[in-house]
Amino acid sequence: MTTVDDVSRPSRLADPDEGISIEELGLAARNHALPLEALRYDVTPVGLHYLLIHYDIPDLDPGRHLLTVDGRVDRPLTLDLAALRERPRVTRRVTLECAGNGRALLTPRPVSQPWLSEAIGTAEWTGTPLAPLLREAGLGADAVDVVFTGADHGVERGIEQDYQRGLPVAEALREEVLLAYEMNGLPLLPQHGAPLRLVVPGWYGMAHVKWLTRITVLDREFDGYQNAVAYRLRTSADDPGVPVTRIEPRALVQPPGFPDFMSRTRVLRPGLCTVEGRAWSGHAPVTAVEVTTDGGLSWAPATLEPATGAAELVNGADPDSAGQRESAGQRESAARGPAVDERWAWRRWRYEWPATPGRYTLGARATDASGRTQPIEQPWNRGGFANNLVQRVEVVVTEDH
Ligand SMILES: Nc1nc2c(c(=O)[nH]1)N[C@H]1C(S)=C(S)[C@@H](COP(=O)(O)O)O[C@H]1N2
Ligand SMILES: [Mo]
Repeated sequence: MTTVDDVSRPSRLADPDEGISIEELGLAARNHALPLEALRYDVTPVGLHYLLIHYDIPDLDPGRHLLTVDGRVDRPLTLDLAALRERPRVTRRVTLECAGNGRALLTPRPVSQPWLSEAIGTAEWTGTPLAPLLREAGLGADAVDVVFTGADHGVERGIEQDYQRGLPVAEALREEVLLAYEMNGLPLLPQHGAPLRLVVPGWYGMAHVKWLTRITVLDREFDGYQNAVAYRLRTSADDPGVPVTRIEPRALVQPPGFPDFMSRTRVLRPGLCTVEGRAWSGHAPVTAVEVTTDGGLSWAPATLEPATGAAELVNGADPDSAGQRESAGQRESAARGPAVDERWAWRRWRYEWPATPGRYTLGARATDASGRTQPIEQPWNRGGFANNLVQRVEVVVTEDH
């Protein structure tokens, strides 16, 4: 008998000296990273934002797209895009990171999408908050998980499925969680989930379900593939592991100077160099960034820029209650257009480095208000998730000026 097992690969680790395979290259070509020079933009231009698509981009007609809310609710709902757009409208600037970011740097290497450390991007997502919609549907008191189903379909390790992720009900009810229909002020592009996706600020990418068609409330924990099998931190194949949830702190250096084509080693002239980059965490605000120029032997503090205008705007909400919440940041940003909530976005940092001739390995380390920071040596896990190992940027400072 012929089955989907015949086309599907088991999970596996690369052999000690095994290079990246053609299959991994195929995934890397479909799912591109952020070019690190794009760390210069506060908001990543849409085409430069990283991408991760497990199966195919589905063929959806925004004019006929429907979202169903069902399961353990008193009043199941069906809404089209027009109905969602009539609901309260919010814009949040959110840094998204794939849980597999850093995977290809692990030894042994889990064979999957071979990310280095650039599976990130920051966008302004506009949509309507999820929680009021769930409350309108009448969330059952016995609700445990909320399952989000995408329109994309495929097979993974022998299991045929729609892309689905369950989220604990307390997370689904956080006010920041959005049903987003715009990215950077324009309708979502096909690759980013058009016409509708979930945005769960602070969580790794897999939770932000694209091409959203259905929201189902369960009275038990969701045991679908992407929660029970795929996104777990395991030490071995038979370890049940723990779920991958929020983004671990990370800082990235925007590589200074200019690159060598193949090695990406940076070339720099001697003199004072402003080393800058971004830092973020899904657990708590970033409180410190340190920089190394010797591969992690010594560290110096970087200057962290304040988060810009941590304000919130709820269009269509009661103007008085919105007014009461107006902050200094919001009043300031009123001059430059609608306020945007930036609590979940990366922050810029900088460090003045007097570069003298020689070879250097640059990196940066973020620490957040929860005390979490980045390791120099990564505790390994079998899926290659949440690897926030400090980045290594090789730099040559030349003798000539
Ligand atoms: N329906 C659906 N949603 C999805 C995925 C997918 O394959 N299908 N990939 C997830 C993963 S693993 C990540 S990292 C993010 C990537 O979002 P982006 O491509 O918009 O950057 O989408 C998530 N949402
Ligand atoms: Mo991902």
